Amino acid sequence: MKLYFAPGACSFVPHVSLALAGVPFELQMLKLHKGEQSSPEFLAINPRGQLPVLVDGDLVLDQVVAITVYLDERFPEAGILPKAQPARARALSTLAWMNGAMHATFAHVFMTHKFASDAEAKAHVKAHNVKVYDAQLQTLDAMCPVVGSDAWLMGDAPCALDAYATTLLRWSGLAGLTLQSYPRLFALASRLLALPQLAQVVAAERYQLEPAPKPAA
Ligand SMILES: N[C@@H](CCC(=O)N[C@@H](CS)C(=O)NCC(=O)O)C(=O)O
Repeated sequence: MKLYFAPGACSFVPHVSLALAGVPFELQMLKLHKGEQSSPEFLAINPRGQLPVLVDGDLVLDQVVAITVYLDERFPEAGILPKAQPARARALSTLAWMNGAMHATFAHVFMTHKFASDAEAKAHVKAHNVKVYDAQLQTLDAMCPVVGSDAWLMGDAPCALDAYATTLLRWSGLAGLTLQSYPRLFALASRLLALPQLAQVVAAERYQLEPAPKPAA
């Protein structure tokens, strides 16, 4: 099994899911800032030119939602998604919202060239969507357990949703928002990144919520 990923990207969600499953897998890193997702080599793997991509034998699968459901069914003991209804339906609803709404809003902040061509229009798209993203982060924050709780988004164990929530929180910094403005989400993400079973994931992605402050000169 092989995962195409980029540090800090949404590929963190399947990366965490694979670690929760505790199975061996290979990582292939792409440098998005160098446009490697548009290289002929990668387009031959995923003509949609995006991460993540999971390769499992003959299956080459993109889209966070599809990969998450696939890994959950492939590794049913891993707790990647809840099994019992209605918790499973609720988890899929939140996963779809994270991917289809929040992730899409962030794309309008971070990849304005995909949504407008002239500089003024791009600036407007970005400024508007930063506000939308802030409101969505507040909604997500309210869904998280209170600060000090040891619960997770879907109950007493971490799952793929906690990984997506962490990714979406980290991106708020890239949108110029303050991570601590979402205290429940910040606490949940901090606990997730400290889990021993995710140590290799965090190391491979050099994952940190905020860049370390530069030492004083
Ligand atoms: N709907 C897609 C979105 C994937 C996506 O936005 N991937 C980003 C990284 S987080 C990417 O590859 N961006 C590079 C690009 O779009 O050129 C999914 O769920 O996988």
